[in-house]
Amino acid sequence: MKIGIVCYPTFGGSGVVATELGKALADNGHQIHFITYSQPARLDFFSENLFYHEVSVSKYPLFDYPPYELALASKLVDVVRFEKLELLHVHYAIPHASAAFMAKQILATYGIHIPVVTTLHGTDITLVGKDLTYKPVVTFSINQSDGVTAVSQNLKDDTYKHFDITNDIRVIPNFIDLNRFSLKAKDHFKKAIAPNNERIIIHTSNFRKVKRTLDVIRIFEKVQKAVPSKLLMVGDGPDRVYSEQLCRDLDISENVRFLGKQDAVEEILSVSDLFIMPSESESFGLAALEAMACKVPVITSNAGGLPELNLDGVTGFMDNVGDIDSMAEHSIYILQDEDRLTTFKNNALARARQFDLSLILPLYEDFYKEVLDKSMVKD
Ligand code: GMT
Repeated sequence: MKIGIVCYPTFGGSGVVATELGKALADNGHQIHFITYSQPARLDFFSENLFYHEVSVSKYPLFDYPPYELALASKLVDVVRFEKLELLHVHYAIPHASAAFMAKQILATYGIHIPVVTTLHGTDITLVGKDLTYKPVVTFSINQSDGVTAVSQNLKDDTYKHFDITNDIRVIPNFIDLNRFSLKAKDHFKKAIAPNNERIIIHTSNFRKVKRTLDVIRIFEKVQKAVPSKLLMVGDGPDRVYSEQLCRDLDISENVRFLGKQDAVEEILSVSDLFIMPSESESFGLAALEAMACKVPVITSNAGGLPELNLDGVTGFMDNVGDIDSMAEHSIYILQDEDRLTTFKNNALARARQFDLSLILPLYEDFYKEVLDKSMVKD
């Protein structure tokens, strides 16, 4: 198949899923065209089946708000026509699904009928999408898509609950490439971080409010009193500065390292003993899955789709959002006993294997075929 993929090219979960999916589809012989405003972060190599088309937005002085959506729609028209694409797969509803709808209408005037698949990732529904500023457009573009997927049952339910949706939504969960995300021998790194064999606790995110990074710091403050440990904070974003300040206020800065954005996050996960994700909302929790693939048990909130990933008492624990005491107690319970920690680590990996790329990729391929068959009947 010749497929166009539209996504945010950053480190965010939706961009990561879109890029990894495109790479895997290309490996499987499909021709994949990424169409976005800069080279996706994880698309950093050459493959004969991978193409990248940059959307550039002209900065005319009249534009206080340069119209990216129009530039994207025009680019989609151009790439679909000249590369003869068969299907467009857009990740994140805003503004990708509505730009694809516009491109589809324009292409119809050339006699080209291209189906559009929209994948909902989370904040496009749970935060931004619900905002009245965007809601009518999000509802319309989901209903106009030829196929819609959501990354968890919870996100699907939330979409039906908050929007007037007339389309079916297929659940296709996030996936993990276990060839990349697996335990790596990084003992020298472990020694540097934890010279006295302290436990290593890790959090990775974009440090937005929804991630509750201050909870991570507060949980760690309690844990390190009971179990000698170090905390690695990976990523960057608006709440980083407050998180650093809280470490100073609690006088634990010596045990906490802020590593910023990292490419090889699997290497850092490989030296870690416990991952903490206390998010306010999380449609799936890809970062937790990445940790589990590297044999790291997870302490998460029970928000959103997290119960579809984290098995309470098996791969880690789940607590109510904001229940710092319980998250700390559960962390200590896992970290205190070597044999218990090993069992949780093995369980985490076993669970991650159920989301292996080789199991999820065919779900997307089959869905594309269904959508193509249906739209041929329509035409
Ligand atoms: O978590 C973020 O803020 C990034 C966001 C995104 O859209 O890039 O991630 C969302 O999509 C991921 C991939 O499908 C999911 O695993 C994350 O759970 C989801 N984040 C939220 O729902 C907050």
